[in-house]
Amino acid sequence: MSAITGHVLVLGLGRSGMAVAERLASDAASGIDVRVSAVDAKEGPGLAQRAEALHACGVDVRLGTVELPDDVDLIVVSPGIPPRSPLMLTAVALGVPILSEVEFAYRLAVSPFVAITGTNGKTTVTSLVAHLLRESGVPCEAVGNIGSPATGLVAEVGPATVLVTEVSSFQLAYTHDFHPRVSVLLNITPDHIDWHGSLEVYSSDKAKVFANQQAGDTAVIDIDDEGAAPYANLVEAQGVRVRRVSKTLRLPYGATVVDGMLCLDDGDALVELVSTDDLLIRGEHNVSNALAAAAAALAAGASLEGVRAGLRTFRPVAHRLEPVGDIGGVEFFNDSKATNPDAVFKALTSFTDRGVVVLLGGRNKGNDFRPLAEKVRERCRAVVVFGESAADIASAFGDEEFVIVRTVDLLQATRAAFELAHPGDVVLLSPACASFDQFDDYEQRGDRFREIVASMGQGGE
Ligand code: UMA
Repeated sequence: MSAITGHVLVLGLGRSGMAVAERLASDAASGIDVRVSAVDAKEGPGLAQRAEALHACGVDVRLGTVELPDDVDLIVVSPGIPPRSPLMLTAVALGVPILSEVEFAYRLAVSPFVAITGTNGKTTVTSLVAHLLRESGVPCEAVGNIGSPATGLVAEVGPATVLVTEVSSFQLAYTHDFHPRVSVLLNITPDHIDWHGSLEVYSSDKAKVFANQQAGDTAVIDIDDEGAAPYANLVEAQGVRVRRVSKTLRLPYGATVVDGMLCLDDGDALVELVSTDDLLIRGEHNVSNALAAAAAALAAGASLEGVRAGLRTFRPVAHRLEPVGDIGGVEFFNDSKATNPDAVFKALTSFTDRGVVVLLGGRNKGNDFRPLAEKVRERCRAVVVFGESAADIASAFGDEEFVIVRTVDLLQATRAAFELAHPGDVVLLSPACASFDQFDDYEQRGDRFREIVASMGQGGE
């Protein structure tokens, strides 16, 4: 760990930017030779309040501009700022190193990192790894894309605390030295193409999680996933110990399922963990997630007893297939975090024996909805579309007969879905799109869905 010095420019004043600016301001106050500026392209009361708080700590803040100070030594960029945005193009032109907040936190940390990435399942696996470590008595914190920047914590925790870090492709794109002792790659399917420019760049940005791993480190890779599998051999060639996760293949040092039992191959023998029926998280994809989490937790110091106990007690996290109510025998599930088609495919595997009315809509992130339409037609009773991409999604269903109801917002969509559902069915909010057309984030969208269902249950909305 070494202090960061010189003139640092923070881009974006969301959670990441605020954590970085506050940390640097506090370093400056304690005598470290660092000067901080921050720029956010937007304006508004929330930002003005944050700017005022930072200004009081000596940070030079500029809002509503893409003009940057030109004497900076280092830039820390927020993950939500795309490489081709005006702000980023101006920043690149300054010709100084650009770091993501995760890289920044890594440089300041004394704690070991476990880094979890993948298109879908990251948050569940991050929470589960932390749960398994805690059940084993290993001190840890779940940080990163899950919602709390690692930067906010690195000063408070010591080398014994494991930082279980959810890392997004946006955060990985601007890493350089980031070196997790244990990495996890769950899957790579099309997502965030608007940010990265292509699936190839998205995939190689994700693979940066392995870039600095070496002998003595572990990489957990789900080889059932076509996008993730090719990295297993590549990473092994770096000298990293690779734990291959597969629900069907038993491989040396792999994690698999045998006769309904989650198992790890320890090189000689199979070590049984728990039965798939013991898991409280639903769906086939969550069996893969549990295997990956168990392998990662053990590599990070968990005990077999802790892993077994934790796998039995871990509950679904909010906004991921979260049960939010039952009205007249129709069960409602909030899967608001499903912001791409692949996440919806996975959600649908959880309800193969029940009628499903699925709610799709929001802001498209550059995806083709036709494969999704095909799957939904096979698996669901009906679809209700809402928000900015309602027309796009509806047209992906083509002319074949299927029940598609077009609505404007989530309230209308939830009401329409309830009318279409039969007792015993599931109404599933698994929108395949970002929330930003009508909400601040997927959490606000999921919270609103929960609220609508609760109120409908009491005869309101
Ligand atoms: N901004 C600009 N110019 C732009 C775009 C944004 O100035 O062109 C400014 C905005 O005005 C805003 C700030 O940048 O004030 C927002 O930055 P941000 O979007 O990076 O938001 P943070 O609050 O820092 O949240 C980020 C992650 N957000 C994104 O990746 C979009 C959060 O993940 C993460 O929890 C948080 O850091 C802490 O690590 C959210 C997410 O949606 C949940 N992640 C994506 C996903 O999971 O699919 C990757």
